[in-house]
Amino acid sequence: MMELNQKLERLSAIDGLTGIANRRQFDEALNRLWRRALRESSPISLIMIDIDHFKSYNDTYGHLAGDDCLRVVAQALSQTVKRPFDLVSRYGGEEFAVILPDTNREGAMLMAHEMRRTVEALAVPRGQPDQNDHVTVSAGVASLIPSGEPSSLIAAADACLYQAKRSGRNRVACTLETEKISA
Ligand code: GH3
Ligand code: MG
Ligand code: MG
Repeated sequence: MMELNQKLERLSAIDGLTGIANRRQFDEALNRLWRRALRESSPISLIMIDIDHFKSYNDTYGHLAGDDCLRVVAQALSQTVKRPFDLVSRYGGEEFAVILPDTNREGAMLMAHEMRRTVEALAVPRGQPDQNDHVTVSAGVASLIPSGEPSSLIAAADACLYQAKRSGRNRVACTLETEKISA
């Protein structure tokens, strides 16, 4: 019974579609890591990532292909992080959230750029077959030394994601700047 409970608990921390951490695990980890960073006055970063024009991807290729795309992107994102406490999760729909404890803005920006590049390099076709148009993501990066609630970190990253979308998608934005690295 104990074993079954542990298994159920583990299963419910995993997103059924993509196999990465789900929203519940994200919420739990963010609260825990936020409190730790608060105690230690250390920085914590959050990257919010959203697939660009995903509605039209679904409309063109169908929902099953859309699901495959989500799996491929999720795997690519989770393979980008290297540290044991970094957490890549499916925040909801076609949005992903990456928690980077003990990571400052520069480090988080590097990770976000690498993730953006990695997804573009997957070269998942989008649009007509004769077009060289691939699935891309936009990302918003926030880094804080905690005070107050973890929702402030989510709000800041979300605002930056919105900024990245507004300035043309397939790019990374943080509170101080919006940049695109095409290399
Ligand atoms: P933007 O570049 O502004 O993010 O545009 P978008 O089309 O990606 O954004 P929008 O929020 O309009 O559409 C999100 C789409 O993601 C619509 C929804 O059908 C799709 N989606 C969300 N969850 C899933 C899922 O689990 N599977 C599939 N196939 N599609 C999903
Ligand atoms: Mg979205
Ligand atoms: Mg989207």
